[in-house]
Amino acid sequence: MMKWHVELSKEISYALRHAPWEYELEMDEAGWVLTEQLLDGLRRKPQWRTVSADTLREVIRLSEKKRFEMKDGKIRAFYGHSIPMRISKEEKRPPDVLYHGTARRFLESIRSGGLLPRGRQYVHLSQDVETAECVGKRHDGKPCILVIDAKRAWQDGVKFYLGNEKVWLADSVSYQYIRVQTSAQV
Ligand code: HQG
Repeated sequence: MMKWHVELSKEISYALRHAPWEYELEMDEAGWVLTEQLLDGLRRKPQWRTVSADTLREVIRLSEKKRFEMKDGKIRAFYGHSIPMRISKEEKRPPDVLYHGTARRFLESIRSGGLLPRGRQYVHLSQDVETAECVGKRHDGKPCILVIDAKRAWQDGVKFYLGNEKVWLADSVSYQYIRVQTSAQV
């Protein structure tokens, strides 16, 4: 992946998750926009003047994380949204255990308030510990891993939604379903 791939991926994330209006995108409730509309918006910037649908496909193919989906002339972000309009996600039974990587400095607040979406529409949970570690490292060099008893939460009526196959979403997760993995295991 070249530097400009990363930059384009970040700009697409920004457009589809945080600021569709800056690119004049009409987004539907599931987060889809017309690929041509996104391309038109991007092409207004000199560095993306020659971007095409194939370029977007290339960025998606080369990216380690599955952030975007393209289908039937449309594109959307799988997760991460912060826009005021709520993006509806598919409700699904989660795996029995999910993980969340976070910073040590957030622990106390998470202990008292549970996991909250903060700047985004949903709490983001990881399918495996490795993914959670990567997510946590964005906030703290020595992140802590929270283990979520998703089975019990789901049985108690907590809703979970599918992001991509590694990222699960929830509205919030109360602390009764959370255990902090000891640092020896991290
Ligand atoms: C924390 C990236 C204090 C939470 C990643 C997290 C992910 C609380 C931070 C995706 C709290 C929010 C999302 C509470 C939660 N008190 N802190 N009660 N509840 N927090 O970036 O989950 O590369 O919005 O633990 O890989 O880190 O962009 O969420 O540390 O999949 O594709 O508040 O974004 O993907 O931080 O990351 P974020 P996240 P991309």
